[in-house]
Amino acid sequence: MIGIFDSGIGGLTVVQALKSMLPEYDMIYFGDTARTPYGSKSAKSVMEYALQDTEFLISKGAKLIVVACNTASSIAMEALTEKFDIPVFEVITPAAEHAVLVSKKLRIGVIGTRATINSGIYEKKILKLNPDAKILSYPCPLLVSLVEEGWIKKPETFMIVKKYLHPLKVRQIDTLIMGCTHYPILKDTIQRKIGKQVKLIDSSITIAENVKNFLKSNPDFDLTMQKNSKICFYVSDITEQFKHTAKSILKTSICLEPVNL
Ligand code: DGN
Repeated sequence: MIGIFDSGIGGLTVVQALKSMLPEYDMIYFGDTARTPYGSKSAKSVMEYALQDTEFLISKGAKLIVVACNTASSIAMEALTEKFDIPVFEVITPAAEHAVLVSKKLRIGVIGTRATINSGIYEKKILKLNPDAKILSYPCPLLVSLVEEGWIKKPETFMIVKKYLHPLKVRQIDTLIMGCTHYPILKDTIQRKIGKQVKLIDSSITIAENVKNFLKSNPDFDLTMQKNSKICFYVSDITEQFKHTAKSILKTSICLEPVNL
């Protein structure tokens, strides 16, 4: 079983990408809705939450963990790989690698939560891959709440996205990393506001490709394929809003199980 976690709803974009690339595997998702957003919490709290989230997924049978949250990936990876003896995948490296691969001018923009942007992790990864890259990163703290609220097509959301992207647009980036798993839900708006000449990197797709490649090159890895695979969803606080937004992301109704960590 593949275990996936995020602070809330954003990781469902990763579930969606994994489901379409690896439909034959069972999955278990945990959204820490009671403690969302992680993006404005201290590094110590995010690390603690990520360890608890992973422990929960493993206790339910997960054999491989996907940290479907840029914030947790940027802060907690070392602690997770140190503590757990199973493969743990993070969203940042695959997105950084893909950006460097497709960017022609190496002018790469990164947007994410405050915690992700303040960690400087994308800069570090990108510059390690290509020291000539010019990276412009900006936090977009309101976007997570807008997505969680389901304000996907509201004029206020269009305005806020435009304002956030303005500094990147004037600096003529040619590639933009959506460094938060909530942002692919606003992909159309982001693409429209940044301009269609800019390539968008969706960290939910690049992480799913990474997991797929791992399973392909490790055929003996202990993960059973299923004819009728299933996905179980757990959250630390059940809300109608979560159900509603989840349905619009996954295009199907889901059954949520509450869990108290
Ligand atoms: N989806 C999370 C991320 O990718 O960083 C952010 C959610 C949050 O807690 N702000």
